[in-house]
This record gives sequence, C-alpha cells and structure tokens, in this order.
Amino acid sequence: MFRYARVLGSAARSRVRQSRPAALHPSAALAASVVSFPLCVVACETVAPSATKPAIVQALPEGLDIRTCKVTLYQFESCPFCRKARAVLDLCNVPYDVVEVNPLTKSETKGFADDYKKVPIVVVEDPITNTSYQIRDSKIIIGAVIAASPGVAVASNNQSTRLPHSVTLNDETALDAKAYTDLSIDEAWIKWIEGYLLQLVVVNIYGTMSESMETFDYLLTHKDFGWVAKQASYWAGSIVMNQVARARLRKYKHIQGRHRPAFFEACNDLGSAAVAAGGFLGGSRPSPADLNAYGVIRSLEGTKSLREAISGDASPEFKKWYENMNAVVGESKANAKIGTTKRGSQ
Ligand SMILES: N[C@@H](CCC(=O)N[C@@H](CS)C(=O)NCC(=O)O)C(=O)O
Repeated sequence: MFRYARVLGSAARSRVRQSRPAALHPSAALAASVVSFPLCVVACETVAPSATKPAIVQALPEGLDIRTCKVTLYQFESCPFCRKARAVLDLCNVPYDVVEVNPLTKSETKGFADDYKKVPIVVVEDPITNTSYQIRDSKIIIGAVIAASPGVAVASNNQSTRLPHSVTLNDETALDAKAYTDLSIDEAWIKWIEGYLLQLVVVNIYGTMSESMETFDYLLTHKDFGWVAKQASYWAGSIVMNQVARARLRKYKHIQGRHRPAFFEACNDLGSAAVAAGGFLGGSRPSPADLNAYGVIRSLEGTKSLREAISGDASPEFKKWYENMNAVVGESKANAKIGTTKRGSQ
C-alpha cells in the first residue's frame, strides 16, 4: 500500500511517472488512495485513534444481537471488500457509522489495529457490557454479522447450487475442479469470486483509458473535493489504474483480447447458477457467497461494464440475480460518514 502511496504522492504533485505496474496489489486500495490522496494534503481532517483496543474476534459472543450495538465500518469508498461488509450490514438491517480511512496514514485505524493495514474493519460496541470487538476481513465480517443477526433469512449451508465453471486467467491462477476439492459449494464460489471475478472487474473497469476515466469520474462524484484536488485525483487515478489493469492483462494470458466477454461469461456463470438454484447462490435465500459476489459487483457502480452486465443482453440470469440481491439488501443503513472527507450522510 505504501508503495502506492509513494507512487500516488508523486503522481498528484507532478505528473504520473511510469511506476512499477502495481499488478500484484489490490487495485481498489490504489483507487481509494488516489481518490483520497489530495484530501490528506488539502483537508487533513482525521479521526482520533481509539484509546482502547477492541478485542479481535472472528465471531461475536453467542446471544449478542448486533442490532443492539453501536457499529462502525472502517473502509475505503471504492474497495470491493468494504462493499461486501456494507452489503451484509445492510441486508441484516444493522445501522452503522462509516469511517473513511486515510489510505496513506491509516490514522483512523492505527489506534486499535496497528498490526493490520487493511480495510474493512468492523467495530462493534456492546452498550450493556461496555465491551468492544473488532472484526477483520470481509469474509469473516459476513459470517459474524449474519451469526449475530437472529431472524435474518440467510442460507447457511447451501447444497443445491452447482459449482462455478472451471476458469483460468493464466497458467498460475487456474481455478479448475481441483481448486474446489474439500470446499463446500459456498466456499468454492467465494474462492472463484476472489480468484476470478474480482480480477475481471479490475481489468474491465480500468482496462482502457476511457473506462478508467469513467470509473474515476464516478468515484469522484461522491467526494467533496475542490476543483484542483478533483482534477489531480481524476487524472492520477485514471492513468495509474489503467497501467495496473494493462499490466494485469499482459499477465492474464488466457483472457487477452477478450476480457469483456470473459467478464460477461463470469456474470452468466454466477447468474445462471443462482437462478437455477432458486434466485440466489444460496437457493431461495442469499448465502455468504451471494454477499461476497454482490460486494464485488457493487464496486462496479457507475461503470459501463456494470450497465452492460445488468442490461440483460449479456445474461438475463445475471440481471435477475442482481435484482434479487438489490431487493434483499435494500437501502443503505449507513449513518453519516466520518473521516478524511467532510460529508453528510450518503
Ligand atoms: N482479505 C481482505 C482483503 C482486504 C484488502 O485487501 N483491502 C485493501 C483495500 S481494497 C486494503 O485495505 N489495502 C490496504 C493495504 O494493503 O495497505 C478482506 O477480504 O477484507
């Protein structure tokens, strides 16, 4: 991350230099960095680190209903992993505050998570016992929030959906049938979502300069930037992320020249499995795999790739699944945002 911070720092201050293509790093972190970077310089408003350290947990104590607690999501706006956390909190009707983390300093999480550099982190404060917990990693957050939301209709152990189709980006990253050995169907889909779908998302939204510019144009509509900061973020972000995506495309030899059709095929794979199972990967109810996929897909918001994918032309089944997910997740339950940006509620 800090490698990118340096790249971005110089990019925003002058012109973007040909950095080492950041091909191996989560690109959404980079996007968030690009978007947030000028604010570090321009606004410099940070949230004081917490005095006490919430216990790191994989699950909340049995019997604790998360909806009776104060919940805070530490995130980057564009991060697909953070979108997953938002999806599960929204689905489970959990009101939560959102803290936008400064990707350069991480000052918002440093006070209680100095050993963990990533987002999302969800902090849960139980007002009855006065105890706080932190949950790290989007997959763990999804499981923990569902388990602490009694009454929410989520499929726990789906058996009816088929496995994802075998896919390959290049010889090293092949997700073939062997990759799913010993995994449950839901776990297999989650592996496919991170190992394949997410990679296709990156190369599709930043693959050409015009796509990259469109993505940043959209991301920046949600930011209260001044004109100069906005222009710096827009140009630096679009150029750097386009280089990231192009480097990945060079590496992903099996989808070269067909990354858009490959993305639609992946959407169709997901959608057709879900519709055949009853509307969701989890059958008649969403499962953790649905939430993982939905978070990744939601990070495409505002892009041509998503518009085309949900037009129904590419896959009516994917469109149906996406509509089903929108319906069950519903409106955002997020309260006002706190953090490096000065904003009201979203
Ligand atoms: N396995 C983690 C991955 C989280 C992740 O990679 N987050 C990125 C943002 S998209 C991040 O925080 N990167 C910051 C860094 O690596 O310094 C999860 O599922 O939550």
